[in-house]
Formats: sequence, C-alpha cells, structure tokens
Amino acid sequence: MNTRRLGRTLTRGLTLASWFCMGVLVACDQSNTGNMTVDMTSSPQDMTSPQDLTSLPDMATPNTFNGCDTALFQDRTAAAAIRTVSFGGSGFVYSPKCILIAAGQSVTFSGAFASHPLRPGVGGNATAGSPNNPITATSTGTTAMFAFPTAGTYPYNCQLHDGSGMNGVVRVQ
Ligand SMILES: [Cu+2]
Repeated sequence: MNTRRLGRTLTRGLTLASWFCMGVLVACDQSNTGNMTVDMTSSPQDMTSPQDLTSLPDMATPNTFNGCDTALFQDRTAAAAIRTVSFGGSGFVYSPKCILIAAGQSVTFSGAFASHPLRPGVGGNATAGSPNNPITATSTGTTAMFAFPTAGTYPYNCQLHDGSGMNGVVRVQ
C-alpha cells in the first residue's frame, strides 16, 4: 500500500517534473531566441549609430562632393606645383578632377568653356560645399583663373555634362 502510493506519487511527480522541464526548455529556448534576436539587432545598431554620428562631422566637412574622396585629391600645394585643371580633351573629364591646394593659391581652368560651361557646386546646387566658392559660372573663353583665399571644399561641374561625371572639387587646406 505504502509502496504503491509512493510509486504513484513518484510517477505523478516525474510526470509533473517532465512537463515542467519541457515548459522550461520551451520557455528558455523562446527567451533565448528572443534575447539573441534582440541583442543581435540592437547591439550592431548601437555600434553603427555612434559610428554614423562620428562620421557625420566628416560628411559635414564636405570632402566627398562629386566623387572626390580624400584619397583622390592630387596634392598641388607645393609652391612649384602646376595648378591647372584641363578639360575638353577626350571624354567628359576634368584633369585633375580633385585637386588639393593651399589657401592663397589659385587654380586655372583650361579648355573651351563654350562647350563645357563651368559652374560652381554640384549639379542642381550651386552653393554646395564651403561658402563663398570662388569658382564663378564661366561659359566663354579658354582659361579662367580663380584664387582661393580660404580653406574649404569647393565643388564645380560642367553644366552640360555633369550627368556624365564631368565634375570635380578644389580642396583648399
Ligand atoms: Cu562638359
């Protein structure tokens, strides 16, 4: 009697325990999966958003206009360097497209402005980049020289072929 009772109690206990364990397993799995998913998405987001925040000043220091990434700039800051941007040869390109100069230096654009009207900024936004872009719209003649007294990033583009990538930046340090 006592043994049967004990056995029944044990059986009931084991059954309850197994149900409980299954419940715990499912609950654990679900909560793990849930936690994993939340952690995976939230922590990379947390990681990327501070990175985005730190890269924002770089974006605000506009050095990526017209495809001119920092690495693309040709350093023409040396006193003896040639600071001429040529265009109208073969292809819709300025050469060099991205030029780095020092404050106080000048850049000469050389080519047929009637065929490639020069304008400041990026396509559709003449004031993009640093304020007071010294490059002024030019649609006649074959040379135009602009002095850059202030450090900044000054984009420019061809009014007719900007869509073909005929654009660039004068960066002044
Ligand atoms: Cu052009």
